[in-house]
Amino acid sequence: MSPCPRVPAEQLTQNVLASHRATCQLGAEDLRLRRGDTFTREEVSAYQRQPAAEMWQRCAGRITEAVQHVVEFAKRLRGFMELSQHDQIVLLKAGAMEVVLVRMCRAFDAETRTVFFEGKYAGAELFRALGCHELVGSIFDFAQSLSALRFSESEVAFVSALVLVNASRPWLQEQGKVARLQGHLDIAFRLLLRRTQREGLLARLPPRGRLRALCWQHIQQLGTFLRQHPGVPPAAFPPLYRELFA
Ligand code: CLR
Repeated sequence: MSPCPRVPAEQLTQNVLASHRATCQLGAEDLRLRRGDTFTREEVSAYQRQPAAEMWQRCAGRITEAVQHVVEFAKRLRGFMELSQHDQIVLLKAGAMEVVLVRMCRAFDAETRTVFFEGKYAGAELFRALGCHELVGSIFDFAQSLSALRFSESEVAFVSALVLVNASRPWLQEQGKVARLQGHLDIAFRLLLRRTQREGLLARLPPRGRLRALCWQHIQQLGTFLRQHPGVPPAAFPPLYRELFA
């Protein structure tokens, strides 16, 4: 048996997976075991009876925590910290929420159409107080479509890394440098897919525009909410959330 040399692509694969594992917030096995642990009808209606402002703040808080973990993921990705600080910020501003939505499929139970939220699995109706039924439905549909791909943890890790390290984001200063890093990630991802006989996955990934549209709708909905509730100061939201979305 010949020894297997550690080619750089393989090291990058290890790094992407380790970065994901260290920052994914919720363990995959844990999430699987807790499927079926759904909110009771009383708990659901308590969420539904909350004032819109309170539910928005709650969700903003959870999303902010998730974004902070994505920032940590980015920092651990080999090559990311070598980009200019300006470009790091551009990539995170554009991609952090998209990565949260990719990561959502790990916390999503397609059989019951529920997502892990504040300790239990919740259906879309739990978020009714937000007043953005359509957006929540689209987010659930997106999670459903990713679940159908049956991602492994390595695949979620690479899809996340490639959502983040995207040389076609506007306003990049050193586009070539980002493109090089993106190229390395792309090659390592393809090697992994070949090794695991999952090449078919690439053609089945949702188009990029789908994620972009969801994030844009989120920002629109936040704007609508703030206009309709002039009594709620934007300062009621976490600073990082405001910075990214308001
Ligand atoms: C995604 C995976 C992360 C952990 C995480 C944190 C917050 C969750 C998010 C996941 C999934 C989507 C989520 C969100 C909080 C609110 C949001 C449940 C599980 C729902 C869909 C409501 C969207 C509301 C906006 C329109 C404000 O590792």
